[in-house]
Amino acid sequence: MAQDKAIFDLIHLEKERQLHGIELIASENFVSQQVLDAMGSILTNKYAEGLPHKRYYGGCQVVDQVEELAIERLKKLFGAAWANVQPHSGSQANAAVMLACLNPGDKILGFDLSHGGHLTHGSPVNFSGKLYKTSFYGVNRETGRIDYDAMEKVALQEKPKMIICGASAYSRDWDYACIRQIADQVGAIILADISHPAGLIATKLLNDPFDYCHIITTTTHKTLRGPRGGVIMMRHDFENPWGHKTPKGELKMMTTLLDGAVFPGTQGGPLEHVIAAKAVAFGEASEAAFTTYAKQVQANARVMAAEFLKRGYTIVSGGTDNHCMLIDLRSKNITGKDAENALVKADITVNKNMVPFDDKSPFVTSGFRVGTAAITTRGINENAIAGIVDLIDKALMNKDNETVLAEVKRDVQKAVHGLPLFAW
Ligand code: DSN
Repeated sequence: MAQDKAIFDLIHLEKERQLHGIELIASENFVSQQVLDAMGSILTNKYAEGLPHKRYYGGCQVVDQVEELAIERLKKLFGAAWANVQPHSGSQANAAVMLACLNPGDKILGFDLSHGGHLTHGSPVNFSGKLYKTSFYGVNRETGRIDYDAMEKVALQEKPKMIICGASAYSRDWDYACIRQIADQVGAIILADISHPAGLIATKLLNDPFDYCHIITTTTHKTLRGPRGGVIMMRHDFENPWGHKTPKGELKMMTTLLDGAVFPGTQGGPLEHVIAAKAVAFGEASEAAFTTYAKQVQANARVMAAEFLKRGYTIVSGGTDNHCMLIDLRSKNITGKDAENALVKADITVNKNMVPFDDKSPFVTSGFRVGTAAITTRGINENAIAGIVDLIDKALMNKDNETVLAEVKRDVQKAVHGLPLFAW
Protein backbone atom coordinates (compact mmCIF):
# COMPACT_ATOMS: atom_id res chain seq x y z
CA MET A 1 0.00 0.00 0.00
CA ALA A 2 1.37 3.42 -0.91
CA GLN A 3 2.11 5.66 2.04
CA ASP A 4 -0.43 8.43 2.56
CA LYS A 5 1.81 11.26 1.40
CA ALA A 6 -0.48 14.09 2.43
CA ILE A 7 -0.57 12.99 6.06
CA PHE A 8 3.03 11.82 6.39
CA ASP A 9 4.30 15.05 4.83
CA LEU A 10 2.34 16.93 7.49
CA ILE A 11 3.73 14.70 10.25
CA HIS A 12 7.20 15.49 8.94
CA LEU A 13 6.44 19.21 8.98
CA GLU A 14 5.20 18.97 12.58
CA LYS A 15 8.33 17.09 13.57
CA GLU A 16 10.45 19.87 12.07
CA ARG A 17 8.38 22.43 13.99
CA GLN A 18 8.91 20.57 17.25
CA LEU A 19 12.62 20.08 16.53
CA HIS A 20 13.48 23.68 15.63
CA GLY A 21 11.40 25.61 18.17
CA ILE A 22 11.43 26.32 21.89
CA GLU A 23 8.39 24.56 23.36
CA LEU A 24 7.07 26.33 26.45
CA ILE A 25 3.43 25.22 26.53
CA ALA A 26 3.13 24.08 30.14
CA SER A 27 0.92 21.07 29.33
CA GLU A 28 3.18 19.61 26.63
CA ASN A 29 6.21 17.36 26.66
CA PHE A 30 8.21 15.07 24.37
CA VAL A 31 7.72 11.33 24.82
CA SER A 32 10.42 8.72 24.49
CA GLN A 33 10.79 6.54 21.41
CA GLN A 34 9.44 3.52 23.30
CA VAL A 35 6.32 5.41 24.41
CA LEU A 36 5.82 6.40 20.78
CA ASP A 37 6.41 2.83 19.57
CA ALA A 38 3.90 1.37 22.04
CA MET A 39 1.32 3.98 21.05
CA GLY A 40 1.79 3.27 17.35
CA SER A 41 1.62 -0.50 17.82
CA ILE A 42 -0.82 -3.19 16.65
CA LEU A 43 -2.49 -3.08 20.06
CA THR A 44 -4.71 -0.47 18.42
CA ASN A 45 -6.44 -3.35 16.61
CA LYS A 46 -7.88 -4.90 19.78
CA TYR A 47 -11.26 -4.38 21.39
CA ALA A 48 -11.23 -5.03 25.15
CA GLU A 49 -14.34 -3.56 26.75
CA GLY A 50 -14.31 -4.36 30.44
CA LEU A 51 -11.41 -4.82 32.85
CA PRO A 52 -8.53 -7.32 32.80
CA HIS A 53 -9.97 -10.89 33.01
CA LYS A 54 -13.51 -9.48 32.92
CA ARG A 55 -13.89 -8.55 29.27
CA TYR A 56 -16.77 -8.56 26.83
CA TYR A 57 -14.49 -9.76 23.97
CA GLY A 58 -12.39 -12.85 23.40
CA GLY A 59 -8.67 -12.78 22.66
CA CYS A 60 -7.81 -10.36 25.46
CA GLN A 61 -5.19 -12.59 27.13
CA VAL A 62 -2.31 -10.35 25.98
CA VAL A 63 -3.91 -6.94 26.49
CA ASP A 64 -5.00 -8.09 29.96
CA GLN A 65 -1.31 -8.35 30.84
CA VAL A 66 -0.58 -4.97 29.28
CA GLU A 67 -3.31 -3.28 31.29
CA GLU A 68 -2.36 -5.08 34.51
CA LEU A 69 1.23 -3.89 34.12
CA ALA A 70 0.04 -0.32 33.57
CA ILE A 71 -2.15 -0.48 36.70
CA GLU A 72 0.57 -2.03 38.88
CA ARG A 73 3.25 0.41 37.73
CA LEU A 74 0.97 3.40 38.26
CA LYS A 75 -0.03 2.26 41.76
CA LYS A 76 3.61 1.79 42.71
CA LEU A 77 4.63 5.15 41.28
CA PHE A 78 2.12 7.10 43.38
CA GLY A 79 1.65 4.73 46.33
CA ALA A 80 -1.98 4.21 45.29
CA ALA A 81 -4.05 1.19 46.28
CA TRP A 82 -6.30 1.26 43.23
CA ALA A 83 -6.12 2.67 39.71
CA ASN A 84 -8.07 2.73 36.47
CA VAL A 85 -5.88 3.45 33.44
CA GLN A 86 -8.59 3.53 30.78
CA PRO A 87 -9.74 7.19 30.65
CA HIS A 88 -8.95 8.55 27.20
CA SER A 89 -8.11 11.97 28.65
CA GLY A 90 -8.11 14.02 31.82
CA SER A 91 -11.57 15.34 30.98
CA GLN A 92 -12.87 11.77 30.60
CA ALA A 93 -11.32 10.86 33.95
CA ASN A 94 -13.02 13.81 35.64
CA ALA A 95 -16.34 13.03 33.95
CA ALA A 96 -16.17 9.45 35.24
CA VAL A 97 -15.40 10.60 38.79
CA MET A 98 -18.35 12.99 38.82
CA LEU A 99 -20.65 10.34 37.36
CA ALA A 100 -19.56 7.90 40.08
CA CYS A 101 -19.86 10.33 42.98
CA LEU A 102 -22.71 12.68 42.14
CA ASN A 103 -26.19 12.95 40.75
CA PRO A 104 -27.12 15.62 38.22
CA GLY A 105 -27.99 18.81 40.09
CA ASP A 106 -25.59 18.10 42.98
CA LYS A 107 -23.30 20.91 44.08
CA ILE A 108 -19.59 21.09 43.25
CA LEU A 109 -16.97 23.67 44.26
CA GLY A 110 -14.02 24.21 41.91
CA PHE A 111 -11.13 26.55 41.18
CA ASP A 112 -12.32 29.40 38.95
CA LEU A 113 -11.27 28.87 35.33
CA SER A 114 -10.43 32.56 34.97
CA HIS A 115 -8.03 32.28 37.94
CA GLY A 116 -6.22 29.23 36.54
CA GLY A 117 -8.74 26.38 36.94
CA HIS A 118 -9.87 23.85 34.36
CA LEU A 119 -12.95 23.58 32.16
CA THR A 120 -14.01 20.29 33.77
CA HIS A 121 -13.98 21.82 37.25
CA GLY A 122 -17.37 23.46 36.77
CA SER A 123 -17.12 25.85 33.83
CA PRO A 124 -20.59 26.70 32.49
CA VAL A 125 -19.54 25.77 28.95
CA ASN A 126 -18.49 22.27 30.07
CA PHE A 127 -20.54 19.19 31.10
CA SER A 128 -19.41 19.84 34.69
CA GLY A 129 -21.06 23.25 34.73
CA LYS A 130 -24.14 22.06 32.87
CA LEU A 131 -24.89 18.94 34.93
CA TYR A 132 -23.94 20.16 38.41
CA LYS A 133 -24.59 23.31 40.42
CA THR A 134 -21.29 25.10 40.63
CA SER A 135 -19.56 27.54 42.89
CA PHE A 136 -15.94 28.63 42.77
CA TYR A 137 -12.96 29.71 44.83
CA GLY A 138 -10.08 31.74 43.42
CA VAL A 139 -6.78 33.36 44.28
CA ASN A 140 -6.22 36.25 46.64
CA ARG A 141 -5.91 39.49 44.65
CA GLU A 142 -2.77 40.58 46.54
CA THR A 143 -0.85 37.32 46.82
CA GLY A 144 -2.01 35.50 43.68
CA ARG A 145 -2.24 32.35 45.85
CA ILE A 146 -5.32 30.19 46.51
CA ASP A 147 -7.57 31.93 49.00
CA TYR A 148 -8.32 29.04 51.39
CA ASP A 149 -10.40 31.29 53.66
CA ALA A 150 -12.65 32.14 50.72
CA MET A 151 -12.79 28.43 49.82
CA GLU A 152 -13.97 27.62 53.34
CA LYS A 153 -16.53 30.42 53.30
CA VAL A 154 -18.06 29.28 49.99
CA ALA A 155 -17.97 25.63 51.13
CA LEU A 156 -19.83 26.40 54.36
CA GLN A 157 -22.37 28.47 52.50
CA GLU A 158 -22.95 26.14 49.52
CA LYS A 159 -22.30 22.74 51.15
CA PRO A 160 -20.97 21.14 47.95
CA LYS A 161 -20.85 17.34 47.66
CA MET A 162 -17.51 17.61 45.88
CA ILE A 163 -14.58 20.03 46.16
CA ILE A 164 -12.20 19.96 43.22
CA CYS A 165 -8.62 21.11 43.55
CA GLY A 166 -6.03 21.31 40.82
CA ALA A 167 -5.38 23.76 38.01
CA SER A 168 -4.26 24.44 34.49
CA ALA A 169 -2.39 27.62 35.28
CA TYR A 170 -1.33 27.83 38.91
CA SER A 171 2.32 27.89 39.86
CA ARG A 172 2.09 27.15 43.59
CA ASP A 173 1.80 23.93 45.57
CA TRP A 174 -1.54 23.04 47.18
CA ASP A 175 -2.38 22.74 50.88
CA TYR A 176 -4.27 19.45 50.70
CA ALA A 177 -4.53 19.13 54.51
CA CYS A 178 -6.35 22.46 54.64
CA ILE A 179 -8.72 21.45 51.81
CA ARG A 180 -9.52 18.20 53.67
CA GLN A 181 -10.27 20.15 56.82
CA ILE A 182 -12.70 22.31 54.82
CA ALA A 183 -14.27 19.31 53.03
CA ASP A 184 -14.80 17.42 56.29
CA GLN A 185 -16.86 20.29 57.69
CA VAL A 186 -19.44 19.79 54.92
CA GLY A 187 -18.91 16.08 54.19
CA ALA A 188 -17.59 16.73 50.67
CA ILE A 189 -15.54 14.32 48.58
CA ILE A 190 -12.29 15.87 47.34
CA LEU A 191 -11.23 15.30 43.76
CA ALA A 192 -7.62 16.33 43.19
CA ASP A 193 -6.84 16.79 39.51
CA ILE A 194 -3.04 16.72 39.47
CA SER A 195 -2.71 16.72 35.68
CA HIS A 196 -0.09 19.46 35.57
CA PRO A 197 2.26 18.63 38.45
CA ALA A 198 1.83 14.81 38.42
CA GLY A 199 5.49 14.16 37.49
CA LEU A 200 6.65 16.37 40.37
CA ILE A 201 4.26 14.68 42.81
CA ALA A 202 5.37 11.19 41.71
CA THR A 203 8.96 12.19 42.45
CA LYS A 204 7.99 13.72 45.82
CA LEU A 205 9.02 17.25 44.87
CA LEU A 206 5.58 18.59 45.77
CA ASN A 207 2.99 17.84 48.47
CA ASP A 208 1.36 14.40 48.30
CA PRO A 209 -2.44 14.71 47.87
CA PHE A 210 -3.26 11.00 48.34
CA ASP A 211 -3.90 10.85 52.07
CA TYR A 212 -6.07 13.97 52.07
CA CYS A 213 -7.94 13.84 48.78
CA HIS A 214 -10.36 10.99 48.24
CA ILE A 215 -9.90 10.60 44.49
CA ILE A 216 -7.02 11.65 42.25
CA THR A 217 -7.12 12.15 38.49
CA THR A 218 -4.30 13.07 36.18
CA THR A 219 -3.45 13.27 32.54
CA THR A 220 -0.43 11.23 31.57
CA HIS A 221 1.21 13.53 29.03
CA LYS A 222 2.29 16.65 30.89
CA THR A 223 5.07 16.52 33.51
CA LEU A 224 4.53 12.74 33.64
CA ARG A 225 5.85 12.56 30.05
CA GLY A 226 3.63 9.76 28.77
CA PRO A 227 1.13 9.43 25.93
CA ARG A 228 -1.97 11.61 25.82
CA GLY A 229 -4.50 10.12 28.22
CA GLY A 230 -5.93 10.08 31.72
CA VAL A 231 -6.05 7.87 34.83
CA ILE A 232 -7.94 7.73 38.13
CA MET A 233 -6.34 6.65 41.42
CA MET A 234 -7.14 6.22 45.12
CA ARG A 235 -5.08 5.31 48.16
CA HIS A 236 -8.06 4.61 50.41
CA ASP A 237 -11.31 3.09 49.20
CA PHE A 238 -14.55 4.29 50.83
CA GLU A 239 -18.29 3.91 50.56
CA ASN A 240 -19.99 6.47 48.41
CA PRO A 241 -21.97 8.44 50.96
CA TRP A 242 -24.79 9.40 48.59
CA GLY A 243 -26.80 6.41 47.45
CA HIS A 244 -25.78 4.18 44.51
CA LYS A 245 -26.73 1.17 46.66
CA THR A 246 -26.30 -2.50 45.77
CA PRO A 247 -29.44 -4.61 45.20
CA LYS A 248 -29.06 -5.76 48.84
CA GLY A 249 -29.24 -2.14 50.00
CA GLU A 250 -25.51 -1.76 50.80
CA LEU A 251 -23.55 1.30 49.81
CA LYS A 252 -21.17 0.55 46.94
CA MET A 253 -17.44 1.05 47.35
CA MET A 254 -15.97 3.91 45.36
CA THR A 255 -13.60 1.66 43.40
CA THR A 256 -16.54 -0.33 42.01
CA LEU A 257 -18.41 2.84 41.14
CA LEU A 258 -15.39 4.42 39.46
CA ASP A 259 -14.63 1.36 37.33
CA GLY A 260 -18.29 1.34 36.25
CA ALA A 261 -18.29 5.06 35.58
CA VAL A 262 -15.35 4.72 33.17
CA PHE A 263 -16.88 1.69 31.41
CA PRO A 264 -19.76 1.44 30.61
CA GLY A 265 -20.56 4.83 32.18
CA THR A 266 -18.65 7.17 29.91
CA GLN A 267 -16.45 5.10 27.58
CA GLY A 268 -16.51 2.03 25.37
CA GLY A 269 -13.40 0.11 24.37
CA PRO A 270 -10.19 1.12 26.12
CA LEU A 271 -7.27 2.20 23.91
CA GLU A 272 -4.91 -0.65 24.73
CA HIS A 273 -2.11 0.81 22.57
CA VAL A 274 -2.27 4.00 24.65
CA ILE A 275 -2.49 1.96 27.86
CA ALA A 276 0.69 0.15 26.79
CA ALA A 277 2.37 3.51 26.22
CA LYS A 278 1.13 4.65 29.65
CA ALA A 279 2.73 1.52 31.17
CA VAL A 280 6.03 2.36 29.46
CA ALA A 281 5.86 5.95 30.74
CA PHE A 282 5.05 4.83 34.31
CA GLY A 283 8.07 2.50 34.13
CA GLU A 284 10.26 5.37 32.94
CA ALA A 285 8.93 7.66 35.67
CA SER A 286 9.94 5.10 38.31
CA GLU A 287 13.59 5.30 37.29
CA ALA A 288 16.12 7.50 39.10
CA ALA A 289 16.75 9.40 35.86
CA PHE A 290 13.17 10.67 35.95
CA THR A 291 13.66 12.15 39.41
CA THR A 292 16.73 13.95 38.08
CA TYR A 293 14.61 15.19 35.18
CA ALA A 294 11.77 16.37 37.45
CA LYS A 295 14.22 18.25 39.70
CA GLN A 296 15.61 19.96 36.63
CA VAL A 297 12.11 20.91 35.45
CA GLN A 298 11.50 22.59 38.80
CA ALA A 299 14.93 24.26 38.88
CA ASN A 300 14.48 25.57 35.32
CA ALA A 301 11.07 27.00 36.21
CA ARG A 302 12.44 28.79 39.29
CA VAL A 303 15.28 30.33 37.30
CA MET A 304 12.90 31.28 34.49
CA ALA A 305 10.58 33.05 36.92
CA ALA A 306 13.54 34.96 38.42
CA GLU A 307 14.74 35.97 34.95
CA PHE A 308 11.28 37.29 33.97
CA LEU A 309 11.11 39.27 37.22
CA LYS A 310 14.57 40.77 36.54
CA ARG A 311 13.28 42.07 33.21
CA GLY A 312 10.30 43.77 34.84
CA TYR A 313 7.60 41.20 34.10
CA THR A 314 4.86 40.43 36.62
CA ILE A 315 4.39 36.78 37.57
CA VAL A 316 1.12 35.82 39.24
CA SER A 317 2.00 34.92 42.88
CA GLY A 318 5.53 36.23 42.30
CA GLY A 319 7.16 32.93 41.38
CA THR A 320 6.70 29.20 41.05
CA ASP A 321 6.91 25.97 43.05
CA ASN A 322 6.26 23.68 40.10
CA HIS A 323 6.95 23.59 36.35
CA CYS A 324 4.88 26.56 35.21
CA MET A 325 4.12 30.23 35.70
CA LEU A 326 1.58 32.74 34.54
CA ILE A 327 2.97 36.04 33.26
CA ASP A 328 0.71 39.06 33.65
CA LEU A 329 1.48 41.40 30.76
CA ARG A 330 -0.62 44.34 31.93
CA SER A 331 2.47 46.15 33.19
CA LYS A 332 4.02 45.76 29.72
CA ASN A 333 0.90 46.92 27.89
CA ILE A 334 0.78 43.86 25.60
CA THR A 335 -2.12 41.41 25.31
CA GLY A 336 -1.67 37.66 25.66
CA LYS A 337 -2.90 37.24 22.09
CA ASP A 338 -0.27 39.61 20.66
CA ALA A 339 2.43 38.00 22.79
CA GLU A 340 1.51 34.49 21.60
CA ASN A 341 1.45 35.62 17.95
CA ALA A 342 4.81 37.40 18.16
CA LEU A 343 6.46 34.45 19.90
CA VAL A 344 5.06 31.91 17.42
CA LYS A 345 6.66 33.95 14.61
CA ALA A 346 9.97 33.49 16.45
CA ASP A 347 9.37 29.71 16.89
CA ILE A 348 8.75 30.05 20.63
CA THR A 349 5.49 28.34 21.52
CA VAL A 350 3.43 29.54 24.49
CA ASN A 351 -0.29 29.97 25.04
CA LYS A 352 -2.14 33.14 25.85
CA ASN A 353 -3.89 32.80 29.18
CA MET A 354 -6.27 34.80 31.30
CA VAL A 355 -4.75 36.14 34.50
CA PRO A 356 -6.76 36.42 37.74
CA PHE A 357 -9.12 39.43 37.66
CA ASP A 358 -8.51 39.83 33.92
CA ASP A 359 -10.60 42.40 32.12
CA LYS A 360 -9.93 40.92 28.67
CA SER A 361 -11.76 38.05 26.98
CA PRO A 362 -10.35 34.50 26.81
CA PHE A 363 -9.62 35.17 23.12
CA VAL A 364 -7.40 38.14 23.93
CA THR A 365 -6.27 37.76 27.57
CA SER A 366 -3.75 39.77 29.57
CA GLY A 367 -1.17 37.09 30.02
CA PHE A 368 0.56 33.98 28.85
CA ARG A 369 1.53 30.72 30.49
CA VAL A 370 4.89 28.99 30.21
CA GLY A 371 6.25 25.72 31.53
CA THR A 372 9.60 23.98 31.51
CA ALA A 373 8.67 20.29 31.19
CA ALA A 374 9.28 20.06 27.43
CA ILE A 375 12.50 22.08 27.15
CA THR A 376 13.96 20.14 30.08
CA THR A 377 13.30 16.87 28.25
CA ARG A 378 15.39 18.28 25.41
CA GLY A 379 18.31 18.72 27.80
CA ILE A 380 18.04 22.43 28.58
CA ASN A 381 19.27 23.37 32.07
CA GLU A 382 19.47 26.51 34.22
CA ASN A 383 22.47 27.87 32.28
CA ALA A 384 20.39 28.34 29.14
CA ILE A 385 17.29 29.85 30.75
CA ALA A 386 18.43 33.50 30.89
CA GLY A 387 19.17 33.32 27.14
CA ILE A 388 15.67 31.94 26.45
CA VAL A 389 14.02 34.69 28.51
CA ASP A 390 16.15 37.25 26.63
CA LEU A 391 14.80 35.90 23.34
CA ILE A 392 11.20 36.06 24.64
CA ASP A 393 11.73 39.60 25.89
CA LYS A 394 13.29 40.72 22.59
CA ALA A 395 10.37 39.24 20.61
CA LEU A 396 7.76 40.85 22.88
CA MET A 397 9.44 44.26 22.88
CA ASN A 398 9.54 44.10 19.07
CA LYS A 399 6.25 42.33 18.50
CA ASP A 400 5.42 44.30 15.32
CA ASN A 401 8.91 44.28 13.84
CA GLU A 402 9.15 41.34 11.44
CA THR A 403 12.91 41.84 10.95
CA VAL A 404 13.65 41.51 14.67
CA LEU A 405 11.24 38.55 15.00
CA ALA A 406 13.09 36.82 12.15
CA GLU A 407 16.39 37.51 13.97
CA VAL A 408 14.99 35.98 17.18
CA LYS A 409 13.79 32.97 15.19
CA ARG A 410 17.35 32.41 13.90
CA ASP A 411 18.66 32.62 17.48
CA VAL A 412 15.99 30.17 18.67
CA GLN A 413 17.08 27.69 16.01
CA LYS A 414 20.71 28.10 17.12
CA ALA A 415 19.69 27.58 20.78
CA VAL A 416 18.02 24.22 20.08
CA HIS A 417 20.38 23.06 17.33
CA GLY A 418 21.53 19.51 18.00
CA LEU A 419 19.22 18.95 20.98
CA PRO A 420 17.39 15.62 20.69
CA LEU A 421 13.60 15.59 20.41
CA PHE A 422 13.02 12.37 22.32
CA ALA A 423 13.66 11.63 25.95
CA TRP A 424 15.34 8.27 25.69
N1 DSN B 1 -5.45 21.98 27.92
C1 DSN B 1 -4.73 21.57 29.10
C2 DSN B 1 -3.73 22.59 29.50
O1 DSN B 1 -3.15 23.19 28.62
O2 DSN B 1 -3.52 22.80 30.68
C3 DSN B 1 -5.63 21.22 30.19
O3 DSN B 1 -6.62 20.39 29.72
